[in-house]
Amino acid sequence: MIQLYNYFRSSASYRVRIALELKGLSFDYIPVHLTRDGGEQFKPEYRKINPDALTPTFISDEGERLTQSLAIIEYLEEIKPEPALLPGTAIERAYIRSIALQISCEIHPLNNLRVLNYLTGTLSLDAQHKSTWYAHWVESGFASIEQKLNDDKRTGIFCFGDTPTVADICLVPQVFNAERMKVPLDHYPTIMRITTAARQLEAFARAEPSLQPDAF
Ligand SMILES: N[C@@H](CCC(=O)N[C@@H](CS)C(=O)NCC(=O)O)C(=O)O
Repeated sequence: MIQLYNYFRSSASYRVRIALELKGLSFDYIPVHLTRDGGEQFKPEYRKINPDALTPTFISDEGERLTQSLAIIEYLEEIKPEPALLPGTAIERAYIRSIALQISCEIHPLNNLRVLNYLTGTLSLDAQHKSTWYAHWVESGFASIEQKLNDDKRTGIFCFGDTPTVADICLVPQVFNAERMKVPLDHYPTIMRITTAARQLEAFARAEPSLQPDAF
């Protein structure tokens, strides 16, 4: 049985949950609470499993351990190619990956919990400055993705065509995160239209943070 060490609000965990749901793969949900007791990700037991002290950590049916949500999702794509999360030609797949990476490399790491904690802890920024930092990176990243989606004729119901891909799998959790941090999203109608469409799919709905066993 696949095991997923994850946290309901973690957007990287949320990506993997969506991919597992789309692929129809069941898994054991093992919660790692990122804020309780200073963060369970820092506990020696968890660091043994994932020395990065980040969620998610994926354990395959064979007991192989993997970190990094996009590596996990590409592994799932290889062991269960249908439905395809990276469809199309080589250039189309690279385009889909470029949107996924724009979110997971350019937006998400700057707004990760440990970065925000460093700003308010070590650098003594107040809550207002933290929110300004957070909104800045979401807004600049989303503005560029919005333009890309509006300019590209391959944009359909979803980021690429009419079936969900790894781009949507990264987009929806990032929107969830931005909504939670109260970033105004009215300037990104295409991103929001795609997010609304994805949320209507059962797989995305089942992966939603509030429905997870560790949600409070
Ligand atoms: N690039 C990694 C990012 C993993 C990551 O940053 N996870 C966050 C939650 S979304 C985390 O565990 N943060 C804990 C912390 O910042 O202390 C991936 O895609 O898996």
